[in-house]
Amino acid sequence: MSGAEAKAEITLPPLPYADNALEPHIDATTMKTHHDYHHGGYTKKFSGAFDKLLAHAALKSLADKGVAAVVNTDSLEAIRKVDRGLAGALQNNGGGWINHTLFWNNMAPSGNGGGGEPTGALAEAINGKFGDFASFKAKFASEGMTRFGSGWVWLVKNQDGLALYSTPNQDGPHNNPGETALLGLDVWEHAYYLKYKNRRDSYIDAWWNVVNWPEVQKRYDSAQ
Ligand code: MN3
Repeated sequence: MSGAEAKAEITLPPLPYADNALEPHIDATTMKTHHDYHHGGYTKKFSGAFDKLLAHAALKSLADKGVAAVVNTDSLEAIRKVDRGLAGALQNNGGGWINHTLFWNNMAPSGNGGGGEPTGALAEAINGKFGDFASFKAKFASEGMTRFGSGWVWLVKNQDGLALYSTPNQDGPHNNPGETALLGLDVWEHAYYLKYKNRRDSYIDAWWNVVNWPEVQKRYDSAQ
């Protein structure tokens, strides 16, 4: 892939459902603002930062590896040695672009793809790692509640199996080559404040009703 081809991937993907499709758990105004303006902003700024990367003779070959490879920890460290500001812009906006692209697809309307419990091999892996589904949910929610400030909670697959952790700001599994993000939860205030105000716990409780387990299962299967 050329750097220019990689850059062409940086567009704002449309929401895979209507703004109000996740009501009452996530309200239409939050969805529209979050997608159009927050994700839209990350897309525009990531695209601009990627142009700057392509203009750096010493760094542009990194872009040939693809969009995700630019924001892994090793690439960001190499970029930081040459241009600290650019590394920060790629880390924050590239991460924001990748994380939100995953997030919309991790959700579906409640009762129409969203909610319920995982099945099959993914359910077995979750039960094997966390004991049972309720314990997994409790640990996931606890990661979300203890993430100070802005960030994300992740269920990932790596060489050791499943792992669960939170990251600050727009960091995420894309920083770690060899890890596949299965499920991500945005715990930035912009994801819930209009409806839930300071009640992050209520937002997380409600969010389980719109988790798209078939999509998570698909990601788990393709990471085998
Ligand atoms: Mn967000």
